Amino acid sequence: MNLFTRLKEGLSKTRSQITSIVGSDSNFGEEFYESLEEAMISADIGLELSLEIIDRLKFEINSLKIDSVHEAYTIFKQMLAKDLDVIKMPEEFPPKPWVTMVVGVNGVGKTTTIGKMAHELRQSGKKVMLGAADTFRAGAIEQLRIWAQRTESQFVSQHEGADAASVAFDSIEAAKARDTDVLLLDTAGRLHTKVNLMNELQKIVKVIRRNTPHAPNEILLVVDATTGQNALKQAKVFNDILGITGLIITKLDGTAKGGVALALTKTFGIPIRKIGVGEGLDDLQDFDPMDYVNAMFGDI
Ligand SMILES: Nc1nc2c(ncn2[C@@H]2O[C@H](COP(=O)(O)OP(=O)(O)OP(=O)(O)O)[C@@H](O)[C@H]2O)c(=O)[nH]1
Ligand SMILES: [Mg+2]
Repeated sequence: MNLFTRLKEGLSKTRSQITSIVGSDSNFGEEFYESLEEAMISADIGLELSLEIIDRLKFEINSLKIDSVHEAYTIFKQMLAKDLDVIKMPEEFPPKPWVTMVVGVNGVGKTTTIGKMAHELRQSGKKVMLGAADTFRAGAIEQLRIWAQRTESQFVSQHEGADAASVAFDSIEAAKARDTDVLLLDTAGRLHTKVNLMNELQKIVKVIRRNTPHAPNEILLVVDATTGQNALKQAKVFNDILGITGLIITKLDGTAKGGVALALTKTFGIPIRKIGVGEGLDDLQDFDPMDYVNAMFGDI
């Protein structure tokens, strides 16, 4: 089964409209742009960015003197893919341990994503450790412990209610002692609007940095694709406070949208590291801009 099925199905109506326009070159004109705009808005790209893309597209098409709708559609898709394509720093390099901290609002899929990432890293032969710095939610430590067992990763935790920064500190020390390649740190979900909780994240980073200046190497923000444009507000606050280095978009299997990915990369210039397309171990994929655009807008 194609993992993008839902995304593709959801946009099938707008896509068939576009396809019918593209099928007859005589319809090329305002109607074409209006269909694209409608399609982008229903894909959750957002009004402002959609209008800006249409402007750029018109400019491009006029200056290239394109008169085939088919070609124009290809240029449109390439334009979206380019907006999604933020240059990535390499994901891994010495010194050990590589420390990835995972943050985001409640329930977006942080812990599950850590489990999937651990699985992927284990499959490539890495020594992985999971650090349970979500000491807040009941059951969070146990949930991560199960992922550690499933993926044969090392595991560090303290008791529920312990200081999250102290767990982060312990985890790094343990990772060093056990020659771990990658330490994945889980954190508690928190509303970006709660200042004291956001400050706690800053404290975790500070404690990590004081211990190991090169860490955390990555601070990944997990965003649920089904939340739509609110994801932009989340990203702004987390990025202002922590300096996010990568994005993970989850639950793309459960939405007809997905355009928020574009709004995020365009607005913040932060690369999308992975996408989540289900609840299982293997449901994490690398992000490919053109594949993603094709899932939203189809091959025609
Ligand atoms: N369909 C689908 N479900 C997902 C995906 N990623 C996570 N989930 C589900 O989303 C729910 C929440 O996942 P968690 O990993 O616990 O989310 P979290 O961000 O760690 O939550 P908190 O720690 O409570 O903030 C679980 O039921 C997961 O199985 C995904 O890509 N697709
Ligand atoms: Mg969690």
